[in-house]
Amino acid sequence: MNRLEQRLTELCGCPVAQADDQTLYRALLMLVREKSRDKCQVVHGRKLYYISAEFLIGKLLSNNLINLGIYDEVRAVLQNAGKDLARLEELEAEPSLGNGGLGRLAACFLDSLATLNLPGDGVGLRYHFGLFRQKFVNDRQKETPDPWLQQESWAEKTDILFPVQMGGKEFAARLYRLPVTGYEGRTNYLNLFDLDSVDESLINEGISFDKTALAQNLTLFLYPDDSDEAGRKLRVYQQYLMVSAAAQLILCESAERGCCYHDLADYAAIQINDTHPSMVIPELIRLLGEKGIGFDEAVQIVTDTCAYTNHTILAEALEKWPRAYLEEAVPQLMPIIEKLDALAKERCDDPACAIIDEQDRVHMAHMDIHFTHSTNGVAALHTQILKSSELAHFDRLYPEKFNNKTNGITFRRWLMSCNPLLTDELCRLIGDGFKKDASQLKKLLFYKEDEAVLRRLMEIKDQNKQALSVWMHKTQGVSVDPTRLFSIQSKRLHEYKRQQLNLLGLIHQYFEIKAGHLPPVPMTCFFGAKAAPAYTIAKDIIHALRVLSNVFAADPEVSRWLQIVFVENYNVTAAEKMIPACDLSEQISLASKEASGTGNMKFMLNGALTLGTMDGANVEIAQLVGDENIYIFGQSSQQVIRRYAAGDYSAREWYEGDPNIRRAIDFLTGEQMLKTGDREVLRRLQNELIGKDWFQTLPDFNAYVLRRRQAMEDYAVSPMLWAKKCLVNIAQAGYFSSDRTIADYDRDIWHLGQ
Ligand code: 26V
Repeated sequence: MNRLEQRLTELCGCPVAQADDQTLYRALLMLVREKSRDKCQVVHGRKLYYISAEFLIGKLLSNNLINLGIYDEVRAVLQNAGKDLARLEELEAEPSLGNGGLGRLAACFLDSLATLNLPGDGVGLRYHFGLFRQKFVNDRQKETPDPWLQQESWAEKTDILFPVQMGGKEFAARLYRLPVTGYEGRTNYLNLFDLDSVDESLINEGISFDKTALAQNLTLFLYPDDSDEAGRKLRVYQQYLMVSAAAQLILCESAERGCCYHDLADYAAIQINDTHPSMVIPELIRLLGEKGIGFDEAVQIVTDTCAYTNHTILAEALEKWPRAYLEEAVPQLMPIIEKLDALAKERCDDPACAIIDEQDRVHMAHMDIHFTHSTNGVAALHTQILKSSELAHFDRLYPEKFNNKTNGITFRRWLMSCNPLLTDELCRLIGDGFKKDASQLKKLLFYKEDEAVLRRLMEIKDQNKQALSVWMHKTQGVSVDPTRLFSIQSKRLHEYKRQQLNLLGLIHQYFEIKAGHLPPVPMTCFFGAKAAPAYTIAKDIIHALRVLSNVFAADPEVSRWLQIVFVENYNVTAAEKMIPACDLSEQISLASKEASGTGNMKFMLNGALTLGTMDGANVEIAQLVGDENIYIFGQSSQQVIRRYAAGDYSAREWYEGDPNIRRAIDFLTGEQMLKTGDREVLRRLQNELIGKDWFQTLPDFNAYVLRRRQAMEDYAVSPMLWAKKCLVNIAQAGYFSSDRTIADYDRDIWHLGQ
């Protein structure tokens, strides 16, 4: 018996072979905890606090085992005892503590911080229910709660409590700590706050609950991004609970390490992840005031300590809280916010830079830009658009504050853990240095012309497609043929991401098949997407795709060539199965609207080719791989921005002027669709596309159809050429490692450990 087996036996209280799965899972969790604890380090110098309302961490067991370097050993011990690690992994509930890219980015960053041995913790909320679980009833989305807090949870309860005053009452925020161990690196923590009084029995039907009982509901749910009026108020309370507790934690820990508050910026760097944690600025000023530091100095300290990341240019997504909300929830902050507003108005008389506007709304992003030392965008194009249009007046005021940090993904989860076959092959070809130094992936280019290697890459893809097919059948009861081309569009459902363009393209292909123009290769198009519960059009698009899927399936002439699979409840676990199996990655947002995208990077790393617009990080992918290794189409961001400025876009003109567009849109409410579709829903979507189409789907329609057709032909006609393109994509993906992103943040903004 080796030491690992010995320890597992002790933790189980019986030989591994006799332990049931639940006991084993618990033992593994405790083993990971012990080993993680051994990797904690004393913090010297500046420590990062990454404050975020979302950390979409996904399941942790295998990730932790990989990072601790004991995955293979544990699997072998279990196997010898007749146990299966994969089955234990399934026992773990996924913590879906995020909506999408923003939350997943935060989770990747924690992994990279710990891997790079940098002192940096996450701070957020311990929601009892993460993002809702998605079900389809009559092909329409239904939301149900998604519990993740099991008896055995990774987050450990502490006896650390911080008092938080809100709405005239005092609450006690309790700290829970979840260890984050890097790959061959140190252990940092994800600090999550919660209230003991939260009561899960408050939930009624679906995900609705009494929104007035603060003490009972405050951390009950992660808020889907566009909640209703009552939800918005609750969101303010959630945010304040998070930042007040965070600020107290930061001051406490810094003081313990010798900080006298005047020198806070030497002990702490605070990253404000989007505007959700922005109230940390006035809260810290308030707390520093309580420690006897004057307003002006406190403003300087906070500015030196904090930095802000912007994740979207969509105006409707930038938080602006009515003054009345804040007065009700956090009256103690209002005098400070007013003073900050006065200071901002002193610095700049342009009303576009005000914190409190004429309608008495508080612009959180404006407060961030004025009172932090760094504002960054998340991809080169996004930062450039921020500087040149959305935030141009701020850029003129503070040119030194603006900088770009192109997003990244952790290769431990998005390659090593989700695609072991490819990982092993890469190790065989270029050694394992790429695991800690992603730029080494470029060594793969040496094999660009090596047919045996190219063939092996395609074999791996085929095996991953088979695995996805098995998983789809097992978990969703859907049969897919793994020999087809797999196209995947998986991301939140939003009009700007344009799942509706994919929908119209598929209807067009349907007509082509019906007219005898067969596609070059049979294709299965996967979708994975949740729509915000109150986002009507987004839900209509889901319905239309599900119904179109029924139409195809019922028609043998079409289903031989084309299949649509809308995966239920897309989450990190599903992504880990889907991404390694993808041939064609659909990144088709309206140019200028997708700040970065990170799914695009995950697909590329796993050897899929991108079919995309020149948007977000697609632009950087295109530069890295070259035109011949990516399928770009559609309007440029400049054309789009110009069209918006001119205000002369008329969807109806496109609809009336192009017979293919008209045919596809008309089909939405045709006889075929109405067999299983809801007339009212489909009509509403149709009207939206003809009468509005705010995200300019129609001007990109023909280019999209042609480009996809080109990709299908390349795939069908010259597999070796296709494989070569895949190889180049994998080789060039190193730039998108979140290790690189974190190193950039550290070099330019945080200067950790110094
Ligand atoms: C939020 C909302 C809420 C109201 C309705 C419209 C709307 C549209 C977008 C959003 C997203 C807010 C911020 C966000 O999640 N941004 C995403 O951040 C990712 C990580 O940086 C990035 O890759 C995605 O491109 C970006 O959309």
